Amino acid sequence: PVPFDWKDPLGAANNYTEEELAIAETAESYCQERMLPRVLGILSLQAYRKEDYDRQILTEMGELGLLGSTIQGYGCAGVSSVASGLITRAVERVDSGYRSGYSVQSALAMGGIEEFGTEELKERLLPEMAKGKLLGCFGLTEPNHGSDPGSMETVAKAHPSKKGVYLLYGSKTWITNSPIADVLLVWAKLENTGKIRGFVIERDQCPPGTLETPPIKNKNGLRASITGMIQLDECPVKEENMFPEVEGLRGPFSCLNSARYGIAWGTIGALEDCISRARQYALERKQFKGNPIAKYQLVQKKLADATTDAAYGILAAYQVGRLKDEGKATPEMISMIKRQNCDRALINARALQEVFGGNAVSDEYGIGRHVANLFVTQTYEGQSDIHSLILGRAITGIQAFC
Ligand code: TGC
Ligand code: FAD
Repeated sequence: PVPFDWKDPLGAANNYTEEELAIAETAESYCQERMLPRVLGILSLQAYRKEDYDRQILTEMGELGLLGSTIQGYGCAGVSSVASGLITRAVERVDSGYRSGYSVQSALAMGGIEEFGTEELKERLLPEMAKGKLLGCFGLTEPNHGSDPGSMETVAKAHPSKKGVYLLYGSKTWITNSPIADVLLVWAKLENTGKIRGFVIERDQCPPGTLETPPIKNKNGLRASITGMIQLDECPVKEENMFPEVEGLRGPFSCLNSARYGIAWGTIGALEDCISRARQYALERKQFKGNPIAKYQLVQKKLADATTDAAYGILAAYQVGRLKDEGKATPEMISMIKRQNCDRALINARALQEVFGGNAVSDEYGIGRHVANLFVTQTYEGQSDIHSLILGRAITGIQAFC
C-alpha cells in the first residue's frame, strides 16, 4: 500500500502535470533558500521585526519568470492557474506579506492592465513589470469605503484646459506596495457620469505634490510587506492611461477574482508551515515523565484538524483552478474558497499556536507571525463575512449588504 504522507494527505500532487510540478519545485526552492532567510533575519534584514520589505525580492521573482505567470505573451510565462496557485502557496509558506507583494504585482496590477489596458499600455508596461523592474499597486479601498467600494469618493475630472487629460482627486488607504510603486492602478469615478473607471498612474509622469504615497507603519500583521496610502491632488492622467472599455465595479472585481483565487492557495501554504513547525515542536518538547507532547491526544487532535483542513483546502483550490482555465469558474466559487481557506487557516494556526506554550510568544518560532498575518488575509480582498453575504445572495437570490 502507498504510505500516508502527512504533508499531502489526500495525494493532491497526483493531479498536477509534470510542468506544474517543476514550477512548484522552482518556486519552493527559491522561497525556502532565498526568501525565508530574509523574514527570519538570518541575512540581517529581519523583514518582519523591522517592517523592512526587500524590493529586490520582486526582481528575483521576475528573473525566475514567476511574476504575472498566467499572462500569455508580454514577457510572461503563460502557465496554468494551478501552476500559479502552487507558486502562491510556496511564497505564503514563507510569509503572507511576501505573497501580498507578489499577488498585487501579478494578479491585481499586471492582471488588470492585461485584461483592460490598451495594447500600448500592455506592450510598454507588462514586460518591465514581468521582470520586476516596474512595481505595481492597486488602489480601491478608501478611508471611508472598504467593504463598499461602490461608494468611493475619488474622482476624475476633465482637465479644464488640456484636452485628453484627467485630474484625479481623493485618497486610497491600506494599499499594498503603494509607497514604492512605479505604476499605480487607481479606481475613480468620472465626475460627469459617476461611473467607476480604472486609471494607470505612472509615478514618473506626476508633477511634484500631485501624488503622495505615505507608508502606514507599526502594523501588527503583514509586517514583511509594505503598505501605504495614495493621495491624489489634481494628479494629471492622460486619457490613454484610462481603461477604455470597462466601467463600474466589474473592473476591479475582475482583477480581484484572480487575486482572491491566489489567496485561497497561499493561506494553505501558511497553514502547512504552521503544521510542520507544530509537529516538529510537539515531537521535541517533553512534558510529564519525559513524554513528547506529540504523544498526547489533545495535541494530536489539533494536528489532525489542521492537516485535514489544509488537505481539503488544496483540493478545493485545485478544482477551481482547473475550472478557471476552462472558463467555468464563477466568482462565487472563488468567494467560497477564499473565505473557507482563510478562515480555516486562521482558526487552525491559532490552535497550533497553543502547542508551543510560552514559546509561541517569541517570534523566533514563526507561529505567531503566521497567526497575525492570517488575520489580515481574512480581512483584505473581501472580509470573510462579506464573502458569506456574496454566497448568501447567490444561494437565496436576496442581497443582505444593506
Ligand atoms: P454588486 O452589485 O455585487 O456588483 C457591481 C458590479 O460588479 C460586478 N461584479 C463582479 N464582476 C466580476 N467579478 C466579480 N467577483 C464581481 N462581483 C461583482 C457585478 O456583476 C456588477 O456589474 P454591473 O455591470 O452589473 O454593474 O456590487 P455591490 O456594490 O453590491 O458589491 C457588494 C460586494 C460586497 C460584493 C463588494 O463590494 C465586495 O466584494 N466588497 C469587498 C471589497 C473588496 O474585496 N476589496 C478589496 C480591495 S483590494 C485588496 O484588498 C487587495 S489586498 C492585496 C494583497 O495585499 O494581497
Ligand atoms: P469595513 O468595510 O469598515 O468593515 C469592518 C467590519 O464590518 C468587517 O468585519 C466587515 O465584514 C463588516 N461589515 C461591513 N459591511 C458589512 C455588512 N454589510 N454586513 C455585515 N458585515 C459588514 N485595499 C486595496 O484596495 N488595495 C490593497 O492593496 C490593499 N491592501 C491591504 C493590505 C493590508 C495590510 C490591509 C489590512 C488591507 C488592505 N486593503 C487593500 C484594504 C482591504 O481590502 C480592506 O481593509 C477590506 O476590504 C475591509 O475594508 P475596511 O477595512 O474598510 O473594513
